[in-house]
Amino acid sequence: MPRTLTPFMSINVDQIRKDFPILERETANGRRVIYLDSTATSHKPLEVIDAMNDYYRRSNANIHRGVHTLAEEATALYENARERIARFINAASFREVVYTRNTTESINLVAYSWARANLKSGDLVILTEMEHHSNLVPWHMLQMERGIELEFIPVTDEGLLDLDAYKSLLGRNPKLVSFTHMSNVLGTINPAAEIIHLAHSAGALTLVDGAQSVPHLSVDVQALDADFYAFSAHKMCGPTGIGVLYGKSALLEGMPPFLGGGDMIKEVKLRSFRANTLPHKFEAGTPAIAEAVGFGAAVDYLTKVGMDDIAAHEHGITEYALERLEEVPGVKVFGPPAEKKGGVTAFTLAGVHPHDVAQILDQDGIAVRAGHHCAQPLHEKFGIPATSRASFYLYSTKEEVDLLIKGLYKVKEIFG
Ligand code: C6P
Repeated sequence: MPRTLTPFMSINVDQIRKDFPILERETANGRRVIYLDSTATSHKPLEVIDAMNDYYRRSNANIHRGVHTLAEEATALYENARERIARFINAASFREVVYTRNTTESINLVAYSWARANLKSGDLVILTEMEHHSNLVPWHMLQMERGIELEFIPVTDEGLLDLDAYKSLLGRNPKLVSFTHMSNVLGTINPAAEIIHLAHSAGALTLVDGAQSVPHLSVDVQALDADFYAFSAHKMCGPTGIGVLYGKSALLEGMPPFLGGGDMIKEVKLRSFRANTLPHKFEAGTPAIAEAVGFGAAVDYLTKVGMDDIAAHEHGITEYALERLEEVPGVKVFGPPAEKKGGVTAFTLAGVHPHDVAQILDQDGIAVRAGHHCAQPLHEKFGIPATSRASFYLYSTKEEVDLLIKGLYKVKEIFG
C-alpha cells in the first residue's frame, strides 16, 4: 500500500480546482476530464481568463504608439506585467525580460542573434541528450550554416546527466552550454546552478531551457547565474502565444536585433536605423498584448498559491504515482526517483503501443500524452520509439492517479 505523503497538504487542491473552470467539463461520453497533460500545456485559472477578458473589454489599444487614454492604459498593463514577471524569476531589471512567442522562439532568438554574432566554424556548443527539439534544431541549423560543433552531455540509465562526462567536455573550450532545467519526458531536475558554475569556470556562457522548470519550481535567475533563460506562459497557467527570454543586460545590450520592424527602433532613416533600448530592441511589431496581461495575472496567481508549496504538492503526487505505477505488471517507468524529478512520468506498458494506451485512457476522460514528446533522440537513447506520459500540476489529485492506474488495468484487460 502507498505510504502516507504529507506534501499533499501543502496546498488546498479542492479550493484550487475551483479556480479552473475547464476542470468541471465532461467529455463527449459524459466523463469528467482527468487532465494529466500539463507538461504539454497547463489549464488557466479564472484570474487569467478574466484579466484578458477585461483587457479586451476595457483597455484594448496598441502599445508604445498612442497618447490617448486607451493606448496609455494598454502600454501600462503590458509593461507592468513584464515587471511582475521579472520579479517572479528575480531578474535584476525588467530590461532583462524580453517577450517572445514561447520557449522555442526564445532559444531561436539566442541562436540567431547572440550565436550568429559570436560563433564561428569549429566553435563548440554543449547540449544534452535529454533536450526538447527546440533546444536541438536551432543548433543543428547553425551547425549546417556555420560549421559549429555540437556535443551532448550523456544521460545515464537512471535518467540523470552524466556530470563527469560534462566535465570532460568542458576541457574542449566550449562557447555555450545550453540545457534543459527539467526534462519534459524523464522529469529530471538538472543541477542547473552547478552546470552553470562549471560552464562559467570553463569560460562558456549558458542558456537554460526553463519551459518545464519555471511553471513548477521557484526559479531565481540571479542565484543560478544563468546568462539566458527561456520559458513559456502557457505551461504556467498563462495564455499561449507569449514567452520570455531572460538575458543578462550586458549580453542583451551587445546583441544585434533579432527581427526588424516597428517598435524595436529608436530612429529609422532611408538607409539606416538605430535600435531601441532594452528590452524593446528585441520586440518588433505589435506584440501579444492581451497575452502579456494574462501572463502577468498568471505569475500573480502562482505567487499567491506559492511556488514552494506547488513544488511540494507535485512531489507528493509524483511519489504516489510512481509507487502506484510500479504495482501494475508490465509498466516500465523512465527517469529518476521522485526526489530527483518534477511532476512528469513517462512510461511504457509491455505489449501495448503508447498511442493505444492514451486512446483507451481517453475513453474514460483521462488525458495523457503519447509519442516522443518532441524528444526523439532521448527516446532513441532508451531504445523505444514512444512513451505514454502522465504529468501533474497544482490542480492534480491523488484520486486522478488512482483513476490512471485503474485505466491502465483496463488497457491490459483489453489487450489480454
Ligand atoms: N513541451 C510537451 O508536451 P513551446 O512549445 O515553445 O512553448 O515549448 C517548447 C519546449 C521546450 N522545452 C521543453 C523542455 C519543453 O517541454 C517544451 C514543450 C511540450 O512536452 C510540447 S512539445
